[in-house]
Amino acid sequence: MPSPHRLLFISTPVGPLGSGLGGGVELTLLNVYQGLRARGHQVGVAAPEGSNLVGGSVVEVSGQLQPTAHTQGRKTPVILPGDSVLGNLWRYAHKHQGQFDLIVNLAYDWLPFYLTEFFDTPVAHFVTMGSLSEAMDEAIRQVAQQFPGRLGAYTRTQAETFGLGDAFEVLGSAIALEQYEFCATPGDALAWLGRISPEKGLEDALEATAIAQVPLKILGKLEDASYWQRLCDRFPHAADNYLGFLPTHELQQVLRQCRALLMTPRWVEAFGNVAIEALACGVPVIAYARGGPAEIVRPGVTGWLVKPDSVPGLVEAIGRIDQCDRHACRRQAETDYSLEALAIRFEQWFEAVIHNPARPEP
Ligand code: HBI
Repeated sequence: MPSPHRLLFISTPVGPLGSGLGGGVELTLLNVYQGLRARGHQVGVAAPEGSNLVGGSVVEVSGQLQPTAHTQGRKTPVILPGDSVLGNLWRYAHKHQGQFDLIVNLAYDWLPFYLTEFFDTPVAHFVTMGSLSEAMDEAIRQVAQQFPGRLGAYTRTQAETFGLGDAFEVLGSAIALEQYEFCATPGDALAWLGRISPEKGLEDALEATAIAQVPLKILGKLEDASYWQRLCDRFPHAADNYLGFLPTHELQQVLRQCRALLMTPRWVEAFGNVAIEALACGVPVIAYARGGPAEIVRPGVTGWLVKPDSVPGLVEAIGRIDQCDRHACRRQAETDYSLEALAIRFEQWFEAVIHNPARPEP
């Protein structure tokens, strides 16, 4: 166990912690916070006002929220609203940096990357999405060149979208395993979990399960109503099988009874937390071989990887799902995706940064 460190996490500026606006990064921050504190580290968190942190205290910073980056194009210029919470968060970090051994950025925004060289306390960046814009790619590339070792990502695939070789530490993700109960004897249905939005490809899961004649349970936030309407027009039973956006406890009660989870992403998922939620219940994952799920699924053991966008490939995998081992699924979650395993990966990364701050050449 390395010596305890004093760590300051600066959260995403797109929304208060706990609002859900930050998506996966909120869960990541909460998990890493709990895991590192359990290992004896001091962890401070600064986030937009209205944030709350389960089991901890957060410094709330005021200011205008940042527009989300994942709906912008590659040429989008850097945006900073007036009185920006992003600017205020990093003013706070700069002012208090002397109280910490390391500052950890969780914002997918230009400013923190640009400011890295102006801080005395080392700043490490956990990058939460793949390459989205030229401005962000440039800022990330600058840090990779000036401060090797300061970049973290969920998966190798996500990191490779920046074309920076092995500049990233690959940290994966985690879930609170005790919230997921193993099930050895599922029913007939398959599950599909996720935001109901075009980039998640729900139509392929509906088509494949119709061909395979197996029921499909649909869970997740109904984010794009017109897209959902088009799906319901094309698949009349879709609405009957939609169970809504459930809290973890109820979600896993449905998920654990399923024979498999179908993941049909149209984009490079940085990770795919729903995959490890399924594994934790003993549910094998059938996923397009793209993005995070391609690094999580062990073909033939904890699921199957399918040629991206191939509905026949999904149907073929559904026919072979019983070759997978539900106990192996739970074991993989326990070995790789527990809060402790994640905290140890982050701790090793931080040790390397703190003991090698790598100042730029004068
Ligand atoms: N957009 N500008 C901006 N900044 C973020 O930190 C950000 C975002 N969009 C989505 C997002 N973070 C998180 O949901 C990621 O985990 C995907």
